[in-house]
Amino acid sequence: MNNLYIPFDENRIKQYQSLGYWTGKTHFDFLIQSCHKYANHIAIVDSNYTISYETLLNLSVNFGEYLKTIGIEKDDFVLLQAPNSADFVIALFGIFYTGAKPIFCMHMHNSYEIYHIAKLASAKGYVRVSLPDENNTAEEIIKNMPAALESLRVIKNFQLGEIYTTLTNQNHTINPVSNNSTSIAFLQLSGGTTGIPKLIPRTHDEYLYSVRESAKIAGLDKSSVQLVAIPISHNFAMSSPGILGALYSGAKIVIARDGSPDTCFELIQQHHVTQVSLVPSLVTLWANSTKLKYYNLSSLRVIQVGGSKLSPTLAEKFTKNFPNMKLQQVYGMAEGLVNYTRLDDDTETITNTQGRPISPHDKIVIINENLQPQPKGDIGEIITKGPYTINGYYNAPEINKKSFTPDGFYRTGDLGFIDSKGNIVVTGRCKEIINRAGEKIIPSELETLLLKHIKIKDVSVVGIPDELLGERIHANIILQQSEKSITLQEVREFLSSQNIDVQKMPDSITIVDAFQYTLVGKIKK
Ligand code: OOB
Repeated sequence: MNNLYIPFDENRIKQYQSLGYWTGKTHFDFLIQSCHKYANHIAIVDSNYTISYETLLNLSVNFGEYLKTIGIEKDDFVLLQAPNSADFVIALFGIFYTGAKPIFCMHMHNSYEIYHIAKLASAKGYVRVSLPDENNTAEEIIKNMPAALESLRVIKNFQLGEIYTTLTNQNHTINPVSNNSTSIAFLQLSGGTTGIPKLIPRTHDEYLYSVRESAKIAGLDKSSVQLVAIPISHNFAMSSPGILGALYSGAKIVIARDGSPDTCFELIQQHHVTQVSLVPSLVTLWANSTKLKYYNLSSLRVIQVGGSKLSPTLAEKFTKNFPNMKLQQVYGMAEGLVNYTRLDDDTETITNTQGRPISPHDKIVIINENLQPQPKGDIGEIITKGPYTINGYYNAPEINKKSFTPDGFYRTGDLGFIDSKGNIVVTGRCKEIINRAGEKIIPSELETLLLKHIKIKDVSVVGIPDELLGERIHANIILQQSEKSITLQEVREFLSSQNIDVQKMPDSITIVDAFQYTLVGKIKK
């Protein structure tokens, strides 16, 4: 394509095609296929409306046609930002229809994040869906950006439900802009070791391969009812097996606005949900909820847990308390590789491991600090290369040098080992990132912002173990000599004045006199 993107090499493309992994279909082809096959089945239920597969296809076409009229063209990057809703799915496929490439922003992203992401990708479009009680619109977010962006020309804000109500009576013929299936389909976001999120270029062929296989591994079929309880644009909710896996299988997707027991238990009972994906902090919240006894959740068959490490104690407690539900651990990353415990694995494997990869062609190696492979069973950094793992971040040559080995393996930054049955056990990590309830926070990003505070001389942001969240965000602060104190509230207000995502706000702070340093002069965290 160009030097912003590192494609798969020709030999691997041919190999994955001849194995039947890559099928030459785009995401819109995929939607057409499913919607024709399951036309009258219910595709999506959210708090506003219920739509069939046929209606989903029509609405996506109508939205795509509308986007073309406002100037969205093939290969444009379009920021997509929507809460958990059917609107997200319609907007997603509407963008695919035009041949443009969505960038999956989190709904909570604010001017700071949107600016940096849009700049890095030279995004042309910005589609945002707002909640009724929200006053942040796309226009408002653009206005509060640190600087103007010339590339960003098509900006459109919708109220929740508006896409559906305006487009529902239109009748366009289905005529999607064709795209090469080996080209970038969209950009996912990643946390990382430095600065703002990195952009993950996923192609049609490789992503859809992971979707189809994930749907099979998770046991989805047309009788399944899947609850979306985590942020919908997250890779886990999207493809592991996520909404795309559900659409591939002809399943019904029930979208929860949030993951709270109150919201989700009601939906599970009402719609006879069979399948849900959760982060460990939600498992804890659900398992300890006093509401549990008031609902009939017996329809649930499979609970997938991933995004951060599920403790074996919690896993064991879960399998004992819910003997009729299958627990499936999911260790994945937006960069590609996803591992699952299989539904028919023994309890020992399901409670103690993070499973094994989707594909027989996923290569996983455990290395030491010198990039040397470790003997089986030894702990080291997990690196990987395979038919649905990226070869480099988008527009990030310097970061790619560190994040990939010279022979093209992605360095996950996670520590772990492979057990005698070939299952991965994640034991920790060597990348600098905070995993707060599955959301990845980059300490250096917060540190850079906090250093701008007049009272702060130096700051070190760390993750502190937390029973519910896994980790919480803590800032150790050295004050300027003239200053005596700073409160958590001051810190949070300062960050909010810079328009950052509220989920990145420190949970606690400590004022310290000095930091300890490592031999190479880095702050000891
Ligand atoms: C998922 O994707 P990301 O990109 O938000 O985060 C990936 C990182 C991994 O490198 C690892 O550090 C952590 O999240 N992680 C886990 C885990 N699942 C993810 N750490 C321990 N145990 C697990 N089960 O989080 C993601 C993407 C697709 C499917 C599932 C999760």
